Amino acid sequence: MNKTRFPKNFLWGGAVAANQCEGAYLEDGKGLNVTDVCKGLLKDPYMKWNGEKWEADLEGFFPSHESIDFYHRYKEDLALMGKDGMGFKAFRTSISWARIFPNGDETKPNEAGLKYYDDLFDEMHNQGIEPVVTMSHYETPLHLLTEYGGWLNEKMIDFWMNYAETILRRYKDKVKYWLTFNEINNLFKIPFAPGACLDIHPKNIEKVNADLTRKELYQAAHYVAVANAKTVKLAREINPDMKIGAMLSLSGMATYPETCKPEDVIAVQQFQHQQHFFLDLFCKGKYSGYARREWEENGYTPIMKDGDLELIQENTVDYIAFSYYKSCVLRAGAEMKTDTGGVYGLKNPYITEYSPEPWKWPVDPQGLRYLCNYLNDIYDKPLFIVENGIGLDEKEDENGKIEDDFRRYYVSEHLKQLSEAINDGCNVMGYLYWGPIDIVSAGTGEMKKRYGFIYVDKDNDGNGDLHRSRKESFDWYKRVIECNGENLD
Ligand code: BGP
Repeated sequence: MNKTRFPKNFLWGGAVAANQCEGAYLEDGKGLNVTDVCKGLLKDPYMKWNGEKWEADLEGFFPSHESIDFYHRYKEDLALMGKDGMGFKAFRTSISWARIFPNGDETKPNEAGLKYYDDLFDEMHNQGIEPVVTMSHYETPLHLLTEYGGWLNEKMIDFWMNYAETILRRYKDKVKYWLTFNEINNLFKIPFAPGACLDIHPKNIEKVNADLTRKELYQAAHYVAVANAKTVKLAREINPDMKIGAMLSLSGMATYPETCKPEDVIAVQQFQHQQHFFLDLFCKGKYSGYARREWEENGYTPIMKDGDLELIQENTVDYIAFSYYKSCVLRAGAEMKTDTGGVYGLKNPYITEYSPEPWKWPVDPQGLRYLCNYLNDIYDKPLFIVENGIGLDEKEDENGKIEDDFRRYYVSEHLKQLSEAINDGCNVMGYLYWGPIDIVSAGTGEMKKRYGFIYVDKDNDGNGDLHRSRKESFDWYKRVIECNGENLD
């Protein structure tokens, strides 16, 4: 292998999301976001039908409601990550939409929410950290779903733009790197959280998402695409130095055919179209032929306003941000299941390493090199890895230590392949490790699945004193950043 090489000014760091780390779920005027009624996105949200509409059903313990209390402890946590700690150059978090607009349809923002993020971004800069901000990481105000149906309703574009304009103007001198919607391609698979759509007149009141059709999801996707384009346009007007990225879950794009049988290869290509759909819209500014074919053959064509397509065409994003955790394998006709790490397909006999039980995610660092090259060839935009990491079940030993060799191994192998991709000619802006501090898992809603270089003393039932400690990987990642990735051992 060639020497590992990363560009000067490479954005080393980590990424989290407000709903998974902040806690303080109703503090300082915050309203409910969709993730506040979830104990993991892969399970049904806690909602009940009251005879007229859906409402939150919040009895019992929700790990995310307090989480690791980043809301109050961010100074201590940023000190561990910034110049006083691991030396992060960038840190990705999200703004919790319902802190700014508690219901989402107000005209005036909640000043306490805005002030919190002012302080947070100031503290990042004090620590030499560049903020990378997701506008919505599964954080649509719940009221916008129960009252309007979320992105099934065109009114969402105005609610979103009111929010986007408020935060873009407020933080225009503090935040350069923005992402609009986290993993927006999951809209078709788990619409409640990323797409934030809800049938407000359900035929089946047992299940929140049960009645959404593909036609409805395409309509929602169109409104999202219009909102994305308007956001890009507005951001450039407010501050031309700001960079706006698309953010997708792209593990599913590293999907390999099980055999060289042409049917398997075509099946993979068609599966990949599902990942390309939003990339084509956000990066090329157009609906591709495969989507139009599906619309025409099934009557799914969304309603569009005059000028929508031009708006989308003229306002494409500056870079592609994505999560990559694992690759998968597909055969024609095989079932594919979505999870937060990407998709589950068939077992890959050439992959011999898996993360430990119970999650058992296959480890495929070369998938990252493949993916970067693939995206570079097609879209020719800067790439930003904003999620890659490994969740392990860990506890401090009697000396308060945690040896997480597997995490070091996982990250260093991915970084070696990322360096290969850079040597191949890919323009990679940075690498943000997912979950540099233990937080609540998005998929399973538990604390037990720990990604951090920093341990947080809190368990699935809420026990623990929330103290932070450094796992063995902490110093290793610090050294990696110090030498700009030249030595990964
Ligand atoms: C991504 C999400 C994150 C995150 C990560 C890991 O899909 O954007 O929010 O948590 O997956 O998934 P999990 O927490 O389920 O292990």
